[in-house]
Amino acid sequence: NKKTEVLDQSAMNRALTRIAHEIVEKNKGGENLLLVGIKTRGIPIAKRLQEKINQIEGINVPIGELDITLYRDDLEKATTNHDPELKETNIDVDFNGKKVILIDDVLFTGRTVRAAMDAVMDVGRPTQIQLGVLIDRGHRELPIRADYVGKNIPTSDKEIIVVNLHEEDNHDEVSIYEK
Ligand code: 3GP
Ligand code: 5GP
Ligand code: MG
Repeated sequence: NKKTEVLDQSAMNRALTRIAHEIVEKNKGGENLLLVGIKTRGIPIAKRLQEKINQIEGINVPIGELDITLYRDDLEKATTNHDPELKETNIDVDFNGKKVILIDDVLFTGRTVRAAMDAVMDVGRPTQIQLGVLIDRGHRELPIRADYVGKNIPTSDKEIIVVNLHEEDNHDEVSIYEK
């Protein structure tokens, strides 16, 4: 059960600051942007980016939330077979005419992001969808890539990434664990 730290608090903060700059650069400011955090840890990450974009550009980019849940009991068998699905209830934002930036903690097979894109397209007509993730751990099963990546961490299938955020876990840290 070996653990290797890959991001500490300052490294995570720098990565998110860089992504905030990349977002305003790629989008020439922040007009019509909408940050959409995916379920638990995508949401605090989206909020941190919102704050940083506000500091950089002086604008307040709105935030939406998506709850994409896996109907899976066993995280170890997380790849293939079962696709994540949108939990009913909570699409409460207007995507029409917006440049939507989906935000998640870890990008793995891409199935969660696919479900998130489906959910967004079902209820609105965004002009564009972009993707930002704190960690890309590889192993894609769909042709999906992120526009903004905090850190690429090529993993083996014996490894999992643990993301701790102070909003959820009382401290900021990303580590690799060997199962
Ligand atoms: P999150 O809700 O903050 O994204 O999937 C439920 C939680 O379990 C996720 O938290 C995620 O961080 C964590 N997790 C750890 N390893 C895995 C994995 O291999 N697959 C999935 N889907 N989640 C994992
Ligand atoms: P995907 O759908 O791309 O296979 O997985 C992405 C989702 O599953 C993300 O929301 C992420 O939280 C979670 N996930 C997948 N693998 C890992 C991992 O190794 N660590 C963590 N923390 N989350 C993971
Ligand atoms: Mg997640």
